[in-house]
Amino acid sequence: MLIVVAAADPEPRPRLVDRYLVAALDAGIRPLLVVTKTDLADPAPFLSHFDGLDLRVFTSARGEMPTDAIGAELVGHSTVFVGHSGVGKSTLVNALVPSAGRATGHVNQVTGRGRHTSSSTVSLRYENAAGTGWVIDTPGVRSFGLGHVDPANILAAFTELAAIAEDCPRGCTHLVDAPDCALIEAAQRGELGPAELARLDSLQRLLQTFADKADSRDAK
Ligand SMILES: Nc1nc2c(ncn2[C@@H]2O[C@H](COP(=O)(O)OP(=O)(O)OP(=O)(O)O)[C@@H](O)[C@H]2O)c(=O)[nH]1
Ligand SMILES: [Mg+2]
Ligand SMILES: [Zn+2]
Repeated sequence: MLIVVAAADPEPRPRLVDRYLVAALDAGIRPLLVVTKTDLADPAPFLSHFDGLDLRVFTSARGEMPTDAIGAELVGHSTVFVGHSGVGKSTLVNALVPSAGRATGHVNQVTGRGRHTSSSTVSLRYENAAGTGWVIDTPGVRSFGLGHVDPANILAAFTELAAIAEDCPRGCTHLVDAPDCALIEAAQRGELGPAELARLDSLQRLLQTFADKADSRDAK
């Protein structure tokens, strides 16, 4: 799953990305993130939300698209490009697969929303010197609701934290208010370094995303 967000126009939404990450981790799909339109805004403040994650991040700007680096990740996989309308999914697809001819659209300057230029999902064959893969361009979404998610699958993506969580009480949510959570206790005892603390933050945010899923359909 290649999650596409724009640094600006439309504004990036960390919560949408969190929900895509939860869905990908739950399904055992490797997520990748690309921030487009870095010619319009600095992506660093937005990207700081994802410091604690093992997430391959690309940045892309008009005239400076990282097609070789993204392409290297596409070989041997089927990769679905997801994100809000107007973030530049089809623009990237056209750069990766020059014969794709996907229509690209404008972002409405009043609403800040894309025009839902792509109305259907298409699979296109990607090829470079190393091999081939499939690129799937999808229509932009307004929101992304989560179905059933197993929190154990999210925790498993955080290997070193999962080892500590083996000492948690049965059914522990590992959320910030979880009683006797071994992760929280390890943090309070100062046993986690700065990187692990950042990862614990990310883990708790993703687990909270899942816990909140009942009302996530309304969130942008
Ligand atoms: N400034 C700038 N504009 C970009 C960049 N990437 C894409 N755009 C523009 O953003 C607009 C929307 O791009 P699309 O590729 O149609 O976006 P999309 O994500 O496919 O949108 P939907 O098909 O509606 O979901 C177009 O006008 C693109 O030219 C970029 O890196 N910088
Ligand atoms: Mg499109
Ligand atoms: Zn716990």
